[in-house]
Amino acid sequence: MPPAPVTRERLVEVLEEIALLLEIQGENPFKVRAYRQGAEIVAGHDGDIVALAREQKLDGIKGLGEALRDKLHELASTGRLEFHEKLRAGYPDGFFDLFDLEGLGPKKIAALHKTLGIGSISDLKSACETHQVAELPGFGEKTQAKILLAIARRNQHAGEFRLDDATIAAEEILDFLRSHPDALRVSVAGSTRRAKETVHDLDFIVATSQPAALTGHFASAPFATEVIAHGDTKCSIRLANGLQCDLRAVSNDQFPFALMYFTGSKEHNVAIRSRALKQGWSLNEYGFTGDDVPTVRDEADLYRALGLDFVPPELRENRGEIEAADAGTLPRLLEWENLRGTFHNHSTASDGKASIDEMAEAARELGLQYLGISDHSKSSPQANGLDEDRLNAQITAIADWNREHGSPHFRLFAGSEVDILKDGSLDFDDSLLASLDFTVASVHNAFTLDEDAMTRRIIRAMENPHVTMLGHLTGRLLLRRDGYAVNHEKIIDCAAATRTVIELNCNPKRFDMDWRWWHRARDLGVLCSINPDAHSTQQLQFLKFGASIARKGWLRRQDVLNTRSLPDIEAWLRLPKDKR
Ligand code: DGT
Ligand code: CA
Ligand code: CA
Ligand code: ZN
Repeated sequence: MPPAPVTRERLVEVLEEIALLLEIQGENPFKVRAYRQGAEIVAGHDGDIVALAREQKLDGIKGLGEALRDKLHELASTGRLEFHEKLRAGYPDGFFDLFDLEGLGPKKIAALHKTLGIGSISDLKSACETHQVAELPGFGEKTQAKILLAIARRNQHAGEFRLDDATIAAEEILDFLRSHPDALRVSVAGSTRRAKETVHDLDFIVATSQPAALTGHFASAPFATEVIAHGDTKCSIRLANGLQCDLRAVSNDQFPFALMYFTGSKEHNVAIRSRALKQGWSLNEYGFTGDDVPTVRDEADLYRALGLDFVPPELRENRGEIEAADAGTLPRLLEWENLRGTFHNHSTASDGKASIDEMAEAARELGLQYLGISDHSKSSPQANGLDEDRLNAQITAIADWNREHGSPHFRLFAGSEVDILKDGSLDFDDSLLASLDFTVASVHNAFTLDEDAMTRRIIRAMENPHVTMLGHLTGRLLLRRDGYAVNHEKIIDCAAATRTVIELNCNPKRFDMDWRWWHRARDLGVLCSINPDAHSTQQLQFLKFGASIARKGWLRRQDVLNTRSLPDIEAWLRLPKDKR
């Protein structure tokens, strides 16, 4: 069998696996880091990196050393990499799933593999259940219990994917479908189009007069590792990462109906269908039936026929959007292009991968007018948090940077992601906080406080006049770790009263505060800051996801702090908090 064509994802996956394998074998951390960085560079490269690797033209790319370039060339040109295969020998396929478990690092995985021969999550589960893990040196009862919990959580979320993974996959598939000459209109539908934070499968709709040609095209796509079902108008495939993709091929007339139906949500559909019935039409995924059915060319026509304004897909959850569309009061939602800058980003001073210089350059390239740097504070040593001296030095460095490189069109803001300590006090005293342009206050430890104590802790932090915004409200990690217990109503009320901004952390692992709470916050006049929490230059791109989630939370341009221009933000930051 010829090797499968090598994709960018495959290059990234192999480099990441090498990094993990070297790490568990106790290799030099610099070498490990080189592979991990290589994976990021390959993932984020603008050009056709697979072709460049195949043709051995990787020379000019910063951060890829000779050893890595050679390995990428071997992999891209032959479909295999001997170095990787040798490293992998002895580890079963399911081995890498172990790295997905919350709280289990390479050292522990290496020990489990070496002593108990653990090669998969199910091996690990049995070993925990028979108490073998607790008895290993360095493990113990508590660790064993934590591992079992992590496994349970993973199983509970089996078959779910994060929005970023879904979106990236969907974009490639859309390109592929559009490339077919018989494809008239192509769209993603389902939960991905609605910007749900996690999705179960991807849904695509194509308008065509040759449906079977399109389903055939889809079934033979290079990314289809399995064909689950293949008919003349429907086809389902599976991607290498396990994500199922459903395609429906319909006529051009049916397209708006199918698109709306398969975009959902089911609850939105049910409400729409009953509205159609009241007008004497029955509605399904192919069209209206009944007397005097209207002509429908696109989704906007469809809503109009039902007496409704067009409902943006992100709002289609039957949470009041149909009533608002009926009354003509749907909000004009934020657009990603409205964002002018962003706060809450990290640099190499704490646990970021890029220097302040590099972050600034990347922000400027994205077209932003300002970038906030907020590295971790001293109570987060695991993230190399800054103490007072290092923070003071950083404030000076940022002022120097602004003097040298800043302009009326771009500047850096000096901030801190300051830890909220267990009692709600902050990691730095007020005089230091006052010398910053802004402060993001976040919880990074003592997650197990009860809801009351956690809520009081956060409220105390928000009451500080130097806390500009609250970072990742619940600390959740989607599909991995639930958020800590906290009373959202009380936090939102306190944000309104203290004029504290709440962050929409748009790292796709977090999307925190959750979209379901933003409508309420907005109505109370709470401002949102869409923050990527970027730990590398590429992660600034998370802002796009942030805009989608903000839309899903009914937010308008005026509800989002970082839609304001640089001069407006400078003026706003100068105001005392109670005047904002
Ligand atoms: P998920 O679970 O992340 O895949 O979420 P969706 O919303 O993409 O759900 P999916 O793929 O099962 O179905 C796509 C859309 O098709 C769904 O949002 C609404 C529509 N749909 C599916 N089943 C039903 C149904 O039984 N009744 C109605 N009214 N609509 C349905
Ligand atoms: Ca779906
Ligand atoms: Ca589906
Ligand atoms: Zn944080």
